[in-house]
Amino acid sequence: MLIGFKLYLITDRKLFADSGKMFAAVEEALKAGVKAVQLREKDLPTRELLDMAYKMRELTARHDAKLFINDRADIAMCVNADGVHLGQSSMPVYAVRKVVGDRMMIGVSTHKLNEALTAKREGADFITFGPIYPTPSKLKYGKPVGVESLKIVAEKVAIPVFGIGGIKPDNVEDVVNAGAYGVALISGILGEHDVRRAAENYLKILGEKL
Ligand code: TZP
Repeated sequence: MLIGFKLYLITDRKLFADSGKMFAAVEEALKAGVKAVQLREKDLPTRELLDMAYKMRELTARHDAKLFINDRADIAMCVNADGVHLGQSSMPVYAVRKVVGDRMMIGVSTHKLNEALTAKREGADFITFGPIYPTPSKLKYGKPVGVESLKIVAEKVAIPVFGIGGIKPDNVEDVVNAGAYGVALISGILGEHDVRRAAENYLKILGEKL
């Protein structure tokens, strides 16, 4: 399957004073040319998450960008998202595939080679692998795995791999040189004062923008 994006923007509303400000920042990134957004608000009650997912669907569709919903295939289907992004304690890929068929892309967060191989075997379209570098909330995401293990995963897993965790403009090239198809990030874009400019810069480095 053609993935169609090399920059995968992930949300975290806690970086903002309120969710309205997060939507405004995501819109700036979309204006810069970002083509894929993952709504990742794990601790929201279902109704609030659904409401946010509908809004994010409207916003991403307006900018011709794909929307992925973290963990929740039901919400992804409800809002007509392009895909669902699964964690290691989410429903496994094969089970979600039974529900969504080929209508949706499935991405999986992985931190080890065996998780990456399992995701591929079960039918994932792509994976994120990391954290490659230390991230702002290091404890939450575990110890950085480094570019060397990214290289091994990219070699052995025959689906696109997005490097994640501590991605900044000055390390994108190393991540891509290690075999990553693209990069996934939160704070490198949403934590920046000028979100639009930050997003444009990553797109330029990845060759997604002239
Ligand atoms: N999974 C591994 S690291 C990470 C996730 C969701 C966080 C990435 O955040 P940042 O700010 O891009 O380092």
